[in-house]
Order: sequence, then structure tokens, then C-alpha cells
Amino acid sequence: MKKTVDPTDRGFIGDTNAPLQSTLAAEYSMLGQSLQRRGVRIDEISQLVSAFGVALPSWGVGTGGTRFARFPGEGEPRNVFEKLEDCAVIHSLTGATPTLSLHLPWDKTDDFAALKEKAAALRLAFDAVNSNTFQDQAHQRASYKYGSITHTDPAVRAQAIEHNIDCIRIGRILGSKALTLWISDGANFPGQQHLARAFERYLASAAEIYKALPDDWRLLIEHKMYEPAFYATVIQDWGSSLMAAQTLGPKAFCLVDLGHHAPNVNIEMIVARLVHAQRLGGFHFNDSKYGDDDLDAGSIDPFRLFLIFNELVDAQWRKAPDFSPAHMLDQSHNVTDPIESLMGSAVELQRAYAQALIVERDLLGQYQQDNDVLMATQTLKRAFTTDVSPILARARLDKGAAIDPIATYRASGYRAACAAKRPTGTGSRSGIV
Ligand code: RM4
Ligand code: MN
Ligand code: MN
Repeated sequence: MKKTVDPTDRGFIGDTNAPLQSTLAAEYSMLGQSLQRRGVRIDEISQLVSAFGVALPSWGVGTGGTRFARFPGEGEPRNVFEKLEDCAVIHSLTGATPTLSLHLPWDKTDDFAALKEKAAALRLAFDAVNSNTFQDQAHQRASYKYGSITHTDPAVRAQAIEHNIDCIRIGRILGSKALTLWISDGANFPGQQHLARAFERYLASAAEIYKALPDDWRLLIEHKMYEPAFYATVIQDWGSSLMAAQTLGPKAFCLVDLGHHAPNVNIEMIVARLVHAQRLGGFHFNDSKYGDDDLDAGSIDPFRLFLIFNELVDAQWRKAPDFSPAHMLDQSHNVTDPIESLMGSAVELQRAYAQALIVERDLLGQYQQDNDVLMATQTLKRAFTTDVSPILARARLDKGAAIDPIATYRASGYRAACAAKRPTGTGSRSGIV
């Protein structure tokens, strides 16, 4: 039988790092010299990378599925406490995921105070809470089949509003500072829904939720082009989301889920516009080829991820006002070990961030000013094609995390240990996302 070690154990991580350290030191120093020739100080970059964090989606540590089937993974977490344990493994090995985002009622428990305590013991905290009015729960008064906060029936709207307010209450216990509002409301057929009135009902209901927000909280409005509504979704694009945020008030912001756009949409441009409007609230990072595919961040189009981070770093660099977007992952893992996918994605975000940080911004600005198109685009490409892996590994090493998170995770035997103590078939309900 393969041995099992606690992958969060510092001693174990240190032991697996030991044989890799001298190669890393050599690679880091070589990269440092090459960056220095561009006027970039590598230590500054690795400190910034080290300070970067992204929230894990609690629903992402379970195995996902498609509309056709779900194949349960081995040793899936059976409840939110076990989800926390998996998140702690990811954070211990990457040092990049200090927070997680809950989804309610998927993550319901009778004791949220105990959950908070357990999280603190595992060095984890809570980012935005997500409400769920896109499926019916057992014993629910009214059905969301034809919508939730935009439903034509005020009783359904009231129930959905109440649920969101309850999420805020739970979030306050946990120390969250934001509520993410994604609704699946929309229409499958032309004529099914009065397009203008549905949006008006959205604004009125969202205003009720907004009223319940504590002063230091944000409402993150997530848009999505389609699915499950296939003809018209009420908050289908960043225009609707921005209008809603601006109507609701200063605590309302837009959340950009990368997968929620038509293929080929220029997401970095949307980011730039939302930064301008001072309403960029945060991200759900993932990747996609066709639609809301929820694939691992950076797995399909790493250049696009880099271009998004380029906008974020640029906004930081020019001190854009009211700029502090939340970074969260929102992925569904059907054919990989969710822990490995989430670790890989956190690292890919750091990679895009590091690449964006090494863009020679003064030079780029000058090329843009002079309309030197070729040199401007090459300046971006130079940063993107630089292998920043030694910076990422160094940032992890400095924090006591793993130089090679996935290899270390595999060496620990954690998944096999989970499979033994968490029987298959009783896994999380957040299967098909
Ligand atoms: C949606 C959307 C939401 C997520 C659900 C599970 O497509 O991305 O953020 O909460 O899926
Ligand atoms: Mn999302
Ligand atoms: Mn989605």
C-alpha cells in the first residue's frame, strides 16, 4: 500500500522541496539577470506574486459534471467541513488560495460559527458568499422554474430576496464582505418574457437585497450570456450588469466570469471599461472554448488571461480609483482531480499576474504614443513569452509552500486517503455547474 502523509505538514513540504532548491536557485538567478537587463527587479516581482491570492470555489473541490452525466470522483468531500480540508491542502501547497467562496444552500450547516473556527484553524478565510436561486431546494415554498428575483409572481420574488438576505446573515458570521448575485432568470422563447419589465423587476428586487448589505459589503452582480435560459437572460452582459450596479448604488459592482461571454469577445476590453466606470467588483476565473465551459484557468487561452491581468496591473500602476477587484475561481472539474486542477489554476493566475508585472510599461506607453504598433505589441509579447516559473516557485518556497505543488500532492497520497474515509456516492450536491 502507498504511504499517506499529511500534505499540509510543513516538514513534509520542506522535505519534498529540498532536492529541488538548487536548480530553482540557479533558474531564478538566471531569470533575474535577464529581467534586470529590462530594468525589472525580480525580487519585487516575486514579492508581489507572493502577496497575490485567489479564492477557491467551495463547489470546485467536488467533481463536476455535464448535462449528460456526472462521474463521481474518488474521495470527494461530503460536506462543507470536508471541503475546507481540501481547500487547506490547496493553500498549503500553493500558498495562493487563502480564502474560499461558499455557495448556499449547497454549503449549509447548522453551525457556521464552528465552520469559521475550523477555517481559521486551517489558515483560511471567507470571500464572497454566493446565493442560489437557480434550483429548487427540498421543502421550498415556491418554485424557481420560471425565475427567481425577476419572477412575475411577487411571492417567488420575495422568497428569493429572503434567501439572499439570509446569505448576507451567514456571510457576516463567516467574515465575508460580499454577496455574489448570479441569477439564471431569463427566457427560452421569444415572447415568453417581457424583456423590459423583467429587468425592472430585477432592479426592484436587487434594491431590497442591496438595502440589507452592511456598509462595508459589496454586492457583486454576475452577468452570463446564456444557459440555462437559451433565448434571453435578464442579466446577460456587462451592460446590464453595469446599469444595475449604477442604479443600485455605490456598494454594487460588476463581476466578470470569464466563461460568460460569446466566443471571441474581448474580455480585457470589458475589464478596462469597468475599471473606468469604477465598478469592477471581481472575477470568476476559468477558461472556455465554446461557452460556459468552466475549464481550468489558463488551460485554453493563456494569452487572454495575460491580457486581462495586463489591464489589472495597468489599473493598479496608474492608481485607478476604487480599484480592488475580488479574485475568485469558478471551475468545474469533470475529468481531473479537483485539487490538482485548482492548484494548477491558482498557479496559472499567478503566472499571468507575473507576466503582466514584467511588462515594460513606460516603454509600452511610449510606443503607443508614437503609434509604433509593432514595437508596442512586441513589448507585450516579450512579457508573455517570458517563462516566469522560477518566480512563482520562489514565491511559494518563501511562504513555506511547495516548489512543485502537484508532485508534492501526489507524493502525499491524500486522494487515496480521502477515498478510504469518504465513500463515493455521498459527495457534494454541487455536481452540475
Ligand atoms: C453559474 C455561475 C455562478 C455559479 C454557478 C454554479 O454559471 O458561474 O457563478 O455560482 O454557475
Ligand atoms: Mn461564475
Ligand atoms: Mn458559470
